Amino acid sequence: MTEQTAPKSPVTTEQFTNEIKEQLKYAQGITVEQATDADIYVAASLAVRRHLVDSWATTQKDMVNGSTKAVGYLSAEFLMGKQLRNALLNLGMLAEFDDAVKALGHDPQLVVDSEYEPGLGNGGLGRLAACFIDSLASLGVPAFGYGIQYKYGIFKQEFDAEGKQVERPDYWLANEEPWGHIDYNRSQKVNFGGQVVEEDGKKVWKPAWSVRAVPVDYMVPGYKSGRVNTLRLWSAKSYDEFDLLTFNKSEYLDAVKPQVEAENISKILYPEDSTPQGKRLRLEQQYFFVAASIHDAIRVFYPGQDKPDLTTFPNKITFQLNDTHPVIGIPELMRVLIDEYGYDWDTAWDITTKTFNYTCHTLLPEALEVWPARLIGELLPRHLEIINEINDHFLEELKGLTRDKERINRMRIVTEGDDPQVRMAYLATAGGSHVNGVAELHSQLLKDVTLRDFSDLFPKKFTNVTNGVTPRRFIRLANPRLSNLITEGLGTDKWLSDLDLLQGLVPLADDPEFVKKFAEVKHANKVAFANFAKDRYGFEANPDTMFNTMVKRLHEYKRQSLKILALIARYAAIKNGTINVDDVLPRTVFFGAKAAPGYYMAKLTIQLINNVARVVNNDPDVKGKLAVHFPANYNVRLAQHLIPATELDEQISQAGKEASGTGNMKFALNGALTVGTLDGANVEIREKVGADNFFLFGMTVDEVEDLYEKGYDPAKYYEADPRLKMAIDMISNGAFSDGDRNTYAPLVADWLTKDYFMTLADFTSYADIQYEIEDLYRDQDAWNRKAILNVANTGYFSSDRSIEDYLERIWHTGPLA
Ligand code: 475
Repeated sequence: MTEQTAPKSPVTTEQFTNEIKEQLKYAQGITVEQATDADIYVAASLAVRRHLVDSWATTQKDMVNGSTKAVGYLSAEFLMGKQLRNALLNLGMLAEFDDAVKALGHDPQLVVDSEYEPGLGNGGLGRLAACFIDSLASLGVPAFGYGIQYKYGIFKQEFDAEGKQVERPDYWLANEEPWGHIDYNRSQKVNFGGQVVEEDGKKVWKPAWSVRAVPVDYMVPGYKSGRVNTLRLWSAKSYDEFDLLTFNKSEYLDAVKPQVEAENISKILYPEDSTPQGKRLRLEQQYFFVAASIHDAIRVFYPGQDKPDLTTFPNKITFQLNDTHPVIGIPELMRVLIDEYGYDWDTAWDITTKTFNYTCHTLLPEALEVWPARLIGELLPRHLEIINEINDHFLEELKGLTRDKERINRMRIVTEGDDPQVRMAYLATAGGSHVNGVAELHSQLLKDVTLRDFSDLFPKKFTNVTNGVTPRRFIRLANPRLSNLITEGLGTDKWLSDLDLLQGLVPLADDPEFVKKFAEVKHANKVAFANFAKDRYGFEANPDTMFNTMVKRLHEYKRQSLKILALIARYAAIKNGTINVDDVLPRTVFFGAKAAPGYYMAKLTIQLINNVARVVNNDPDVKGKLAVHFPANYNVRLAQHLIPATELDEQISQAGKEASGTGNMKFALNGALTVGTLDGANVEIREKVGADNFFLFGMTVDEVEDLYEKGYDPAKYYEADPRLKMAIDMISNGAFSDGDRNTYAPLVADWLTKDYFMTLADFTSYADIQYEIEDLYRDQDAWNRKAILNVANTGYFSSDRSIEDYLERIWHTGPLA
């Protein structure tokens, strides 16, 4: 008997059918006969939402009235994915939904497909925030996600006839969006510009303009916790009335200008992953959502109080800064405490440092945000004063800790000189209680390299919390076949809220019956993906080949180029007979990646991949042996389809560059084997699954450092491995550009002369491990056994575990009573 602990539906199918009909009639004014799939989607979503409202209200009430400290997760990005099925799962209504929709004459899949995915994030950082708020709710911890409701999310990626990336606007709010609830009555005023004057010996900020921050609330239902938290995304609106004077002169466009400018603040998500660009508007966005959130928290926790005792603020809520994007919150809270509530500096600093903690998500120096003091002064003059004062106090504190003047100078929050810069990571480290990296190796490198001076002087501030992913979305919803098999194997479905239980599958890796079932599940997922791909993208993928996937943002450090070079080498070897066609293990390679619109090398790499795909897929010599597909617009939805169908996952960044990775966790949990370097969370995944069950290659962090030091000459590697030489020469000779030798010249030149991320140096070891991979794959039982051990041993990578680590190491709070 299998123990089912999943939540029990609050409604019967019949009741839910009626609820959908009611919504159609009263909210949408549509008859059942008129209703399209999209109408049913809206009606069902509104009906589902109603089932969450009571728990939402009690969660908020218990949070405000109780003594459990809440978590405020401040993040410029929340990459939520679709909402409907997640809500249905958490309410235990998946089956009732399917049956009700069928009873109304619709196909549940098509109804679910009508939901437009909100793309309010770039990649890993934004998706992590979404997993974390899911886990917070599922653990019953009171929490707010605070961010921005961008009108345009991450761009929609298309490819043109030449295989180049084209970006299209993602107007996700074009159709009715049933999940967000706009609450005009809880809006906040956010000020900008102007100057600071002294009045009665007090600093007073006289801002030049204001924007109205209107909250749009999304319910975040917990799985089986009975709790529903809030994701509060701020939308910018104008205060300025329609300018009648201008209007009368019929200068129609001028009349609405202030509105347009105010609303620009939340108009678009910056599509740069890792590099901060578009300085001014970005700083406006950051301050906009952080200021609104801080005021909102004071309103929520001290309702109706004119003179609240804010020394208790750190007991009410702890703010986690998701990277440096919300760090302007530190001087903002100082300003609020000192200027608005009259606290002295030391008390304000004590409250502030107890309230904030900072998570760093990168090791790339260019990704550490630095703001020109001049710009901060223009937009936020009072904050610049406070930042300078924080800097002065901090330097004084340092003088008490060390005599090393150079070190003190290196640690300045505000640099010296004509054009001083504010280092946001330093401000976050000085102004909060804890700093964490997102995987063991990353946290170690933060301490040893990036924030070394800080960790030497404040060792207790530094900790690690290894990332995780939510098993609800990434196993249960994405992979129902595997979920059922796991539940059958374990005899319970409790693993969905206690992922360590997957350990119980270890013995089943040696049970031929279970291995067979596992193989059937994987194959069925491959067939399902092939059908989806045919339908959605129009390509044919053969499920009887190995499915090998590399999906993530396109970045040089992630080294999609290593994968494409090895693939070209393989293609060349088959064509020129270096490998016998009959010995080639048939493989289908999938890529998914968006490049920042201004990132030239990344975009050229996309073009190359598309053209390699075009050439390889049309070459009869390799037909049935090698195929390459690059479905456009990789997003959460595509991830949910592709990950369960993948057998081999690529995590091949240069060691010391990927902070953690979270895709790596999703793949392992869905029974893919990883080929990877000792980087980010790969290190921990390999430890958990065992070295035998992970394909390791490439240089270590130390070897990389040594090689940089010795002087790296990529051309040497090009000369040394004929496979690599062949691959690069083919590109140079125009094999993937219709004979044109210039198209990829910048890529080739970079590889041969710079190759900062040492793709060439790792090529040989990467190409060699392919033989090992293919040998193992030929023994399907052995492969599947290892794949099962990957599933069984990666329960640690649940975001529930990450959140428990945050609770214990950083937040010091827990579930509501
Ligand atoms: C890391 N995004 C992954 C993941 O911790 C890690 C930066 C600036 C502006 C907009 N977006 C960003 C990131 O830096 C990012 O996504 N970082 C990623 O965070 C979660 O798993 O290794 O690269």
